[in-house]
Amino acid sequence: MTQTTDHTPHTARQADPFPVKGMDAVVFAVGNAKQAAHYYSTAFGMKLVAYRGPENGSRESASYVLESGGARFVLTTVIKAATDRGRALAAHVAEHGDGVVDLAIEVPDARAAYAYAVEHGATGLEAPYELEDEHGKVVLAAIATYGETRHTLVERSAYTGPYLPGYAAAKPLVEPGDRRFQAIDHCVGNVELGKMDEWVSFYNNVMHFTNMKEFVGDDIATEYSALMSKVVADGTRKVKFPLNEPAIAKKKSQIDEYLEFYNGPGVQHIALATNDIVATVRAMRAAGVQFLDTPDSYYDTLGEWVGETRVPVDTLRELKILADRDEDGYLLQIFTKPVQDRPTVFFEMIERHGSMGFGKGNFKALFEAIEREQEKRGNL
Ligand code: TYF
Ligand code: FE
Repeated sequence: MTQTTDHTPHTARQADPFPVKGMDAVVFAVGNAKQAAHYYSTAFGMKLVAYRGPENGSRESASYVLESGGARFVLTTVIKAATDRGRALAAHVAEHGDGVVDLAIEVPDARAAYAYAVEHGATGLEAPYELEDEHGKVVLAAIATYGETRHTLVERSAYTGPYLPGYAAAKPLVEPGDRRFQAIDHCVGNVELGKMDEWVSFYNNVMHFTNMKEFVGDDIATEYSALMSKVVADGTRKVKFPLNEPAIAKKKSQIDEYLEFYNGPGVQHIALATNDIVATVRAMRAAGVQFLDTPDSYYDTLGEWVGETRVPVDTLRELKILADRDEDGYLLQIFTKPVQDRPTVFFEMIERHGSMGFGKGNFKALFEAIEREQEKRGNL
């Protein structure tokens, strides 16, 4: 495995031609947004902050906006497919199941970002437009990415409302507990065999994102992972997009399983940054969230190579949290099982202490755990 790119922010060297402020939101299209809002409130501890639906001017769809720290989810469902937009939303759910329709990115200037992206090869879906209400003004534009996923570019510096014009502030569904998440850490896309490098180039060209040094290359792919992976990120490393493609290996790739059940490329997992993974995982387990299992043998040798971490190995073992260390520090991470009946979208919780990686030291243990689940589903 060769390491070709560094992760020095390029903003340190020159002005970024595609500046971003961070992830704005992950927008999910779901079959039942009311129940999904309940799940993300009770199981993920997120807080409902805004709503748009038939009660406030949207007859054909309902959207719930939930937040935890800087992480924002929008859960959208169709109520009546009377327009093109409603029909598209209904078709998305029918074809893909619950899934991510939009990885929205906050930018300082949506018009400039859209112009740069389209000039550099992006397919424009919505030319820049303004929305306004009593809380101010936003500028939005949208470009296409892999599968039926889009990136909305959101300029909201002149807006003080709870989400976007058209949304009303909403009260939390449950008594809010401690804040569990700090931010969206990274959003991973699964693309078809042979397409990963094309999508890496897309982000290199269209958003001027650069490659991070961590990736799964040919050697690991054929040995055990059955996938190839590269990571692109903006100059500040706030927005990080790993991209996976299936690899031909001894077993059926987990990426092929996803592509089969999602009916094409799409978002595979969303990683949420937490600064207390122990409390977060305890609360989520107590609420019924299912995580991938890790064998005890992993913890028997963990201490020898990972060294001191904030959390004792016994606690990591109890909760099945993984740990990894590189030259910059360490990280703790854990993966949920898929959160809908299709073996598609899942989540990762990650607590970083210096490490900018994605848990390369855990890839073997992780992929073996995923394969055990694939086998139970009869998809290995
Ligand atoms: O985002 C990542 O790269 C890590 C590891 O199918 C990973 O979370 C990579 C591929 C995959 C599951 C996890
Ligand atoms: Fe990840």
